Amino acid sequence: MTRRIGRRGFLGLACAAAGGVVLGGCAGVPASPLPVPAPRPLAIPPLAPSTTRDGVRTFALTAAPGTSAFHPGVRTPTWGYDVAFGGPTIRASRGERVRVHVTNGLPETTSTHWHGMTLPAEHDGGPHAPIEPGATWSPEWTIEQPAATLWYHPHPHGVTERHVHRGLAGLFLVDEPDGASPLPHRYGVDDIPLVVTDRTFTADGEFETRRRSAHGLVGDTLLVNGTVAPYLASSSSRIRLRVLNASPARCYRFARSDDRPMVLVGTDSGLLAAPRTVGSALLTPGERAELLLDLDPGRPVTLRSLPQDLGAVSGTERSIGAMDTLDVLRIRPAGVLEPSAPLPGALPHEPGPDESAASRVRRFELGNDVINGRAMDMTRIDEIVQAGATEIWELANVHSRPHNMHVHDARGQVVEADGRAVAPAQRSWKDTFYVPPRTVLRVLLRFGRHPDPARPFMYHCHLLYHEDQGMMGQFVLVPEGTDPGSVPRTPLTHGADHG
Ligand SMILES: [Cu+2]
Repeated sequence: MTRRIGRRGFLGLACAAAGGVVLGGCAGVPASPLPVPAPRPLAIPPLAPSTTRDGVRTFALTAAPGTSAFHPGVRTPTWGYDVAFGGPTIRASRGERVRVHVTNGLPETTSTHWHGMTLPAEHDGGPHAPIEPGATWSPEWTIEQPAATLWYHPHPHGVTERHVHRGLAGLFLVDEPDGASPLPHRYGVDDIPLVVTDRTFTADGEFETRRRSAHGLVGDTLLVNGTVAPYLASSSSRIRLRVLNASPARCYRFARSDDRPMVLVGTDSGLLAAPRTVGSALLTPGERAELLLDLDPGRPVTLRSLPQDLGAVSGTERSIGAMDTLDVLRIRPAGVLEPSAPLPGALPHEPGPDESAASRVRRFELGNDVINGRAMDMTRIDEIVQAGATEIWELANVHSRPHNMHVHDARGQVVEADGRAVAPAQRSWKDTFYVPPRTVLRVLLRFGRHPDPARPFMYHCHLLYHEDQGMMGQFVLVPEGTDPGSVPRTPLTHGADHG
């Protein structure tokens, strides 16, 4: 009897063998013609410098074009915040007042959104906060949420995918005020940021942008903190990986190459109640996970992305790269490792809301580039929410393709997936929710406390091409007791003042 090697299995081996770079191309994903570079040390994004005066910690970022060397001797045009590709890691604590001067050194209008942050709408950095070329935008707010791995990226109307794809993205880490943590917390040593994204390169070394799938731009080469084929040398017996899926469309299922479990300690917007052993972690675009990996002296292990069942029709899964196996990061432990503290039984954690706290239920049907049958309209307020409210949002993917949903200025927990209740112990704080095709999630969402009936927040699919195509809506927060009928359904226009 002949044994037929499935296409999935073959491609998986081919991809894994190439150290994060696909040999011969994975199914449905454009192939890079550039040779695979030798493994190189993982770059760690620099920490953004800040100055504190009058109780405000001030950062400065400049978005500008640059040139990156992902492959030896090949120059790739990129965009970045302060660096050629990506951005520095901003770090501040709960309770701190922060200001960020964002200067646009790009040849076109952009914006900068603080993904996962709870803050007044005028500082959120969505499509209503454009920064013209040469201009500086200076949002300022107080951090009012627990420790979490947040991030920042452009959000200009209709062209978010292009701006992010050119390289604009960075982490924003929120710490607890006392700085104490039972988890590894030496940045770049045992607390490792991993900004994972994917690109296909042209023969000239440019990012390929002409061949877009139905989901947007999907690449065959992983960039981890801007490094192709990265390795991490570690002298710690336990490392914490803060993983961000910064890809425009590609989804990842992270796992160890030696099949040992990992320990999940945090999701998008906060730590879990207790460490949880997991075999793998699925992250769709915009989602984060904090994972602990235990290492053995002298025994390398690789963080991989494995094939994932996104529940879509097969052609769709091929074009989004869901059948691929990719090496994300090779980890090379030293021969002698620093011992690690025992795993804490519980983590500093904010208890989740109770369903009885929900004041109402809203349903959102995710369709083909529309939400509830409508495409994004900058001049239309879709939903009016009371500031500080807890609500249930039913996210119903009525489409045959994968979508997710990111809600600005909100943090929440999935309480029911496809009719099955999620036990409180299994819930975790999130701001971006994967909604498989033909599936309904019920999400208990807690909204920010700053009303502004004139300036909207966004909710949208974080597959950036879908977002750009119109899979986005707008909500405003109004003061408690406001009659929704009295709220104008048209937001302020760009740059207009209140009043
Ligand atoms: Cu989508």
